[in-house]
Amino acid sequence: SCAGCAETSYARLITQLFGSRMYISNATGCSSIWGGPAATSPYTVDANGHGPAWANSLFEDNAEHGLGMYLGQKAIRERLIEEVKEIAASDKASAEIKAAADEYLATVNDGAKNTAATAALVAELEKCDCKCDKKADILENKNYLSKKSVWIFGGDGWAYDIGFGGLDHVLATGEDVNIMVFDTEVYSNTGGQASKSSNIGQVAQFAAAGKAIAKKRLADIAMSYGYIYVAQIAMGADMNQTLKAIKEAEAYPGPSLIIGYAPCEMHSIKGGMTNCQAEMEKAVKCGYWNNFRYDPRLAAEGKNPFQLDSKAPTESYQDFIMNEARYSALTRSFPDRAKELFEKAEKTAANRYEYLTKLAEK
Ligand SMILES: Cc1ncc(C[n+]2csc(CCOP(=O)(O)OP(=O)(O)O)c2C)c(N)n1
Repeated sequence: SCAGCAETSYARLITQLFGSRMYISNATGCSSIWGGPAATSPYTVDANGHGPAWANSLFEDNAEHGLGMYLGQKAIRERLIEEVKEIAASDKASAEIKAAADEYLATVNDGAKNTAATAALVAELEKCDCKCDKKADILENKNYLSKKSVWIFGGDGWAYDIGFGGLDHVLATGEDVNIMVFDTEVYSNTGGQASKSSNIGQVAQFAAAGKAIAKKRLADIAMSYGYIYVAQIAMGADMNQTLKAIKEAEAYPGPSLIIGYAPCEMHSIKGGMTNCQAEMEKAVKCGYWNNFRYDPRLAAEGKNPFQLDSKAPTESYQDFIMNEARYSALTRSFPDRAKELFEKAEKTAANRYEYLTKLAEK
């Protein structure tokens, strides 16, 4: 990737947490280029040889492609779970096998614990010299036995625009997949075209005079379903909130959407991408970006599912955008329009924060 790229920091963190049991479906975009150039791979394996299984899909169907990866393994795993249940209930199985099967079944939906329980069950079954069909099927398909962590990665061009229909459809299936959007606010990999994620006043290709209309609120759309875990994160602003959101999303037994703010080389940040993480912090402090989490499990407990994790803005919105040439350039090319659009952008951000504050109070 470009030096300082925020996309890679998010992907690295997610693989550090779940890499040994992870499937990744990756939309075409920067993340498929740094994620899978033909000759090398940045993804690796642990001491047991386990690492993310990765595949790249086209832009227009990545969410569907990831759902297919999830459903494929789910169909096999559900068959194996039934077989383990039969073994656990059988008179012929040894006490050791039954105990291992019980532990496997008790942790079957717990990604963190099921890996060890699966390894113990496989070890017991391998010791057994019976000719049982169920044992044979389980051992032949042992790679599908443990709980997997299925992720769908892509940029904002994919998630907000071209792949949105599929993303929305996959979220609405209620299946247990995790979607991670690297939000660079432009189509980074093809030279910075504006997407529906681009902001008011932002200069991008197809928006040479500054984008006139507001950034789409993708998180709001997902939250409207009520059964989708949704978070906005910005690693450099709040690492604890980032970690919390990623872990909660992964543990949520349904669809999850995380939108990660990802400063990009294309933003032309003053001082360069060495300031990437610090720029995320500034973005949150001025209210340009808001961190929050929406967890349907809280609603089930009678609590407000929405938690606003960003404090009210304390820094200047205008100073923040003037630190990035994707905005400041407009003051030279179209000074009057720049003034008008930047005021509109600030007002829109203030209104959005007020709205989020109300959601958090509910
Ligand atoms: C249907 C389709 N249209 C266009 C392209 C060309 N293309 C490849 S990557 C890309 C930009 C991706 O942008 P984004 O999703 O924002 O991800 P980023 O590169 O910013 O990480 C485009 C337009 C494509 N692969 N498929």
